This record gives sequence, structure tokens and C-alpha cells, in this order.
Amino acid sequence: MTYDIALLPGDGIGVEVVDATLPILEDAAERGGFSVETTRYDWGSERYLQEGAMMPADAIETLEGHDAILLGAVGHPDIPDHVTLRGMMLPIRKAFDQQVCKRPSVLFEGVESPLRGYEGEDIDFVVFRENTEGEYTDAGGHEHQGYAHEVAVQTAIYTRQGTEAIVREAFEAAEERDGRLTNVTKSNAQAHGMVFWDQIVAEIAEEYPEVTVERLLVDAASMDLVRRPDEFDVIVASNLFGDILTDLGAIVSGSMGLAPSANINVEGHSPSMFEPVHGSAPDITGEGVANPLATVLSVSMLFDHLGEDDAAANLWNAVASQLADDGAPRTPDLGGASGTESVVSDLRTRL
Ligand code: GGG
Repeated sequence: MTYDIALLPGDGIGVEVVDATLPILEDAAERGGFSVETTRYDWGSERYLQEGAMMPADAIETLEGHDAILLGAVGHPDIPDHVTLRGMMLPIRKAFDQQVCKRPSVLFEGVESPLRGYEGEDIDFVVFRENTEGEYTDAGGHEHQGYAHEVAVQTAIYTRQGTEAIVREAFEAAEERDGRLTNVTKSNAQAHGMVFWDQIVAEIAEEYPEVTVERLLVDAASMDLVRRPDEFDVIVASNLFGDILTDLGAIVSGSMGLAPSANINVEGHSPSMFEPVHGSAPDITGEGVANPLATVLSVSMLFDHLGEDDAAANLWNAVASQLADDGAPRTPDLGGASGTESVVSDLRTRL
């Protein structure tokens, strides 16, 4: 079996971590008994600066034929963030109906949570983030610019189909895991979209009587993710809330450098996309110290999605074994002084 993977390294450390991960991806595939062909597309901010667009006009058509996409990061200090995000990552998620964003937060053995004095049990939860609508739609406008009555409107959109898709996936995951689902909204203040969301959660909950549902407002959820992160199992949240909570989840679990993610097309008619949760980190770009492990774990999720369970587990376990080993190289985000390449070389010996 040969899988055809599109590589979109993107910007900043995105390029470094995708390049560093490539040999590991190939090694793990070989050991798993399959092969991977990769096609690299150097789209992103440099292209935008030269040609005025992050991706070519036929980008979606070009990506359509691939089995999956591995993305690094987008973001450039000379380009507004809304331009880079809306120029590449968001259009891909939308064009391929990647409605479900799955982001695990795991405190690996050997990694210290930065929560001072944290003595809880292991942190191991997964956030299901609605990924193509909600607060991230293009609905809205900005008028009368430069006048006293200048106005900007940003509309959030929650469709029944989109909300049901993410909520159902979250229930399915909760059923397979510990049977606990936390539904995070702000329905005390947002009485239309968020109350509609709660209503859909209540409807779908009836199909999963064995799953216990907890409801939290996003402000309380943020507090509880710091206070009792070990008590969460599956969290379901809107696009914006899921984005925020997963940065919080990444940091309480040790580092943004360890947080992977999957943008899933549930129906399987278009490629899904896998990426580290972190951004392009211009402050450390070019220093060779970016942590590649979030990208390696994202590749593990990619293999899992393709049904290559052994290769997925092999990669995940290799990362866990490296982190549990006191003598293994670590990048500075984990308190070490090693570079990206040493982490990768060591990891290849653990596959
Ligand atoms: N690798 C992911 C990345 O570049 N993240 C930057 C970012 O701002 N992401 C927002 C999002 O995931 O919606």
C-alpha cells in the first residue's frame, strides 16, 4: 500500500518541524509495512509577499487527490494574522469539510506540567472543536471606515448539520473512552447560537445514555482546566472556544511543542489535514530549536486516520519513550538545551 501525502510546511518553524519529521514518517511507514509518497507545496507567507496569495488559485483542486495533508504552521511577522490564516489554513478546512478538529492533551510521563504544585492524576483529555463555522465564518462587514460611526460586525453561524457533526463525534469518542463529555458554551450570554448548540447536545445525548454529560460555561471551563485538568475526558466546543481551550490544554500538559491536531473530513470524501497546534513562532525561527514532537504526534494521528494503527502506535510510543527517558534530548520548551535534529535522531532509534 502506498499513501500519497501532501506536505504544506507553511511558515517559520512549520517548515523546520515538517522537514525534521519527514524521515521519521518514512521510517515508521516502512516498519508498518506500507510506503508513503510525499509531494511538497511551498505555499505560505513568502509566496504571499511575492505573488499576493498564499496558495495558487487551483490549490484545492491540487490537494483534492491526496490521501491526507500534513501542515506545519502559518503566520509571518510582516503580514497581518487574519491574512495568513484566511489565506491558507481556513480555506483548506472549509473546502474539504474538515468539520471535526480533534486535539488531544496528554501529560506524558517525564514531562512536568507548568501548573505550580500540580499533584493531580495524569492529564489525558481530548477536545473536539467545531472547525468550519461558528465564530470563524466570513459573515460580517466593516463599514464607514475612518468616520466616527465606523462599525464592524462579526457574525457567528451554527448550522444544525455542522453542530450535529461535531457533537456526534465527541459522543462517539466519549463512549470509547471514559464515558464523560464536557459541553463548553457561553449560553448564558449568547442566547441564540449557544442555546441552539446546547439543545443539539441534549438531543444527541439521548442516543448515548451511557455517556455522562457535564455543562460548563467557557469561563468556568478555563478555570477548571487549570484547577482540575485530570478530571476531563472529552470536551466539545465551538470553533473559537475550542481554539482557545486547546492552547490552554497544551500548556497545562507541558508545552505547545507537544500538542498535535487532526482536522477530519468525517465522510472521507476529501483529505483530512494534520498539524501541530502551535503556530509559526517567528521568535525562534531559524535557531534549530523548535520541538518537532507535536508534528510527529500529528503524523501518528494521520496514520491512525488512514487505518495504519501499528505505525500510529509505534510513533506515539516512541515519543512517550523519549519523554520518559531522563537522558534523552529535549528542546528548550521542555527545559532542555537540545535542537530539533537531536530530538529527531534519538526518536528514530526508538521506532
Ligand atoms: N499549526 C497551526 C498554526 O499555524 N496555527 C496558527 C493559528 O493561529 N491557528 C488557528 C487555528 O488553528 O484555527
